[in-house]
Amino acid sequence: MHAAKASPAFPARFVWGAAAAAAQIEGAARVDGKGESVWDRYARKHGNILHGDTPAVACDHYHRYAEDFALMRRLGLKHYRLSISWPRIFPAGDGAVNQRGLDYYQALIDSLLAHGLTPWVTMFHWDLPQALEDRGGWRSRVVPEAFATYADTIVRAYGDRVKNWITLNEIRCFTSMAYGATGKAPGVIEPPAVVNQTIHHALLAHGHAVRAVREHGGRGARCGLTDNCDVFIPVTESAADVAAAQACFVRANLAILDPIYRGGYAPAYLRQCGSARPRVARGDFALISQPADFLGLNIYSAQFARRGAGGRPEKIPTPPHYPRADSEWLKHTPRALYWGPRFAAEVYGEKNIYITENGCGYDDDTVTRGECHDLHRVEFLRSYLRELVRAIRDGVPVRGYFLWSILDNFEWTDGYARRFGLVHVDFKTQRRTPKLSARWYRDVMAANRVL
Ligand code: GBH
Repeated sequence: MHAAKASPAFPARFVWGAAAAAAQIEGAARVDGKGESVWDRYARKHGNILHGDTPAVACDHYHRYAEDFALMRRLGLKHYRLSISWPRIFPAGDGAVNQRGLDYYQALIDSLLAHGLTPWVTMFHWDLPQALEDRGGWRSRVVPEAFATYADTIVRAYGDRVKNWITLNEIRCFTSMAYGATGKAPGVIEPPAVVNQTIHHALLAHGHAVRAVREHGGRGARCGLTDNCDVFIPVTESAADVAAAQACFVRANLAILDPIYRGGYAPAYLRQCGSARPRVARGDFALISQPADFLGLNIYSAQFARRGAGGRPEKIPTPPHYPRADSEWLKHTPRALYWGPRFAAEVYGEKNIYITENGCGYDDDTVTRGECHDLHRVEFLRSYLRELVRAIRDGVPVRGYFLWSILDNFEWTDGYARRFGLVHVDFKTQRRTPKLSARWYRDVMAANRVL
């Protein structure tokens, strides 16, 4: 018998990290002058969140960040993706800045750096100030304008110590899924023209974020969007199926990636919009398409595609019994981490891709005698990372990977039932217990290869 061959190494200086977001871990929803967010409001409405859970307390990370950073350090982490809560900085969205909110993140960032962690800061991870929603929300240009001031404010305040900025997290989750469906705050159904306008306004906010980093970020500042692009896996890796999957990728991601990389809406997108085209003002695309420094991709799952009858690209519906994590949408599709970044690089020429989220959520991660044996998570992540290293070895420019999530947390409409963490959180006692996967990930990061 031969010794098991070591999995290929990731590149030197590959960025390994873990991620979380303010609204999902901080709690302290009304502390130190924080304004209400659309998720605070949405969670109050009966039936929106499983078991009536709310983000009011979450992991109480607001008060426990120093312990959490110490734990991250013990787990071998060096990079941490967090988000800043807009309603802590501007409780009403714009107007008066809340000094206590600004000071809070000053202290948090200092602590993070003191624990040897490099911050990757997302400016907006869905927690829009409710006061802005009351003035039209993402339907209105008021929001990207207010966002511009918010972005200027935080980049000025923290830019001396924060060098990696993520502009927005997953545009479709706070636009089409929030104004064209009910599953994300504010959860209202508007006509298609309004929904398409929310996307346009989000793109403008991204443009303002890039501008703010260029103007105030100082030396070495870098920024990029995090997109949850739709990924398609070719059923076979033959040229025909690969071309079909790429065609599906292009079509599904036009609305967001074309304006950013090509400075305009693709004709195919405008045809999809029909009479519900977004209104565009002069100068919008110049702002939106300013070159960023990287593209962040949140990739959990994918659909399959092949060359169908007559040579046309054909999506294959994923069958109901297809293996998955406990989240319905989270199918076990490791090749998503191969084909997602590969198509983004091939289609848009992006030279620096970061996987800003990947992970899996389960309901049954329990602690017994101090241990949580989440072997299912280890196998899941292992299979995905092997596809990621395959992509890198085939020349796909992926520079880093952030695991979602460091802690079990407020999983939006799934509340606290769905656990994505490397670290188990007992939400009654706030006790943290690293799962088996956390030790495994520590070893992977240290070895720079899948173990
Ligand atoms: C990420 O979204 C988020 O950035 C993060 O905050 C979140 O905790 C994490 O994933 C885990 O969910 O229920 O059929 O309507 C991932 C992309 C897009 C996946 C919306 C779930 C809802 C599908 N998400 N999608 S459905």
